[in-house]
Amino acid sequence: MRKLTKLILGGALMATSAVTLAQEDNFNNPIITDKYTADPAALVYKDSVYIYAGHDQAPDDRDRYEMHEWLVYSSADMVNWNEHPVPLKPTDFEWATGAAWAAQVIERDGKFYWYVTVQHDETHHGKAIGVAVSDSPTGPFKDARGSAMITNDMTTEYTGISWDDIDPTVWIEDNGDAYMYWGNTQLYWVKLKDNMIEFEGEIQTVDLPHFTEAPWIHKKDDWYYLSYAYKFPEKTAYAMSKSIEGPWEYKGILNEVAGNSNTNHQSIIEFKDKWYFIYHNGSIPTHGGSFRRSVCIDRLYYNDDNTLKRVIMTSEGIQE
Ligand code: FUB
Repeated sequence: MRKLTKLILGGALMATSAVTLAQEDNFNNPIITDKYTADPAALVYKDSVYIYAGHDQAPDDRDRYEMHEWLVYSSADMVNWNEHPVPLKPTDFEWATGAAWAAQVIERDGKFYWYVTVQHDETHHGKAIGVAVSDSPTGPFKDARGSAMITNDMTTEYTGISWDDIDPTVWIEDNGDAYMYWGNTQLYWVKLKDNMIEFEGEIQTVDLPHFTEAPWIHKKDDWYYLSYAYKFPEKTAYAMSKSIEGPWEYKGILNEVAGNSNTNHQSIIEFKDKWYFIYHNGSIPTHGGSFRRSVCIDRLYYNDDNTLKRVIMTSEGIQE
């Protein structure tokens, strides 16, 4: 199937010319081929899926992250993706100096909260977590607080690194209680207030085997799943629990190292009764790689005992 990604600008729908570049007829992975996209965080809202991704903008000869904006794509079928205008940049946070690292958007009571990783200015040296808010899943988003929610100095008792406060993932319980997990080398969680932009209580830690970063929470029936990047180069591993507060039981590897990328940042969603594993690799020829990544999607399946089957990464991706 030849798919077409569309760019929605000011309400007009335009086909982007280079989007199908190097796309084999039946290859739907990566899902975006005209830009490098990373750290996909998926949101199911009404009849669509939204993917929020960091824009990898490192020049071909540079092997370090260069990410100046986040991007948003939507789809009603997981095959055809529409690109929307850039909804948020680190410069939208006055206290941040850059780095559009991993993020997640979640909806509550008709408002969309976007938890982001950015570099804080020198008043709180290190990576930090902020939150932006919008009335629409595609924005515009604005800083919801005017300050970071988590700064590096809140967690220095656990690690000596300045980049441990990254990769937020947020979960809302059926009773309205909200939680945020995040971390690098050390996994943290905290309960959020109902306003979704402040936390309450102490920052808690969880120890999981070879935790690197990229936590993601999902739930099926009465089981919670906490998937995360494992070792480096990263595989994806996961743990299960009967409670969002743990204890978490490690269950093993969920996905292998993703092709040509030392990170493998996943999100997991159910959409129209199917489960999807959304991640990135470095597979776009000829300059794709660990700093020029591309979002891919494959199916996720469960065993009869509720554990997860190993993901099979494919070039074909989602066909229908
Ligand atoms: O994209 C920058 C960083 O790389 C993310 O925050 C991590 O999860 C890793 O994918």
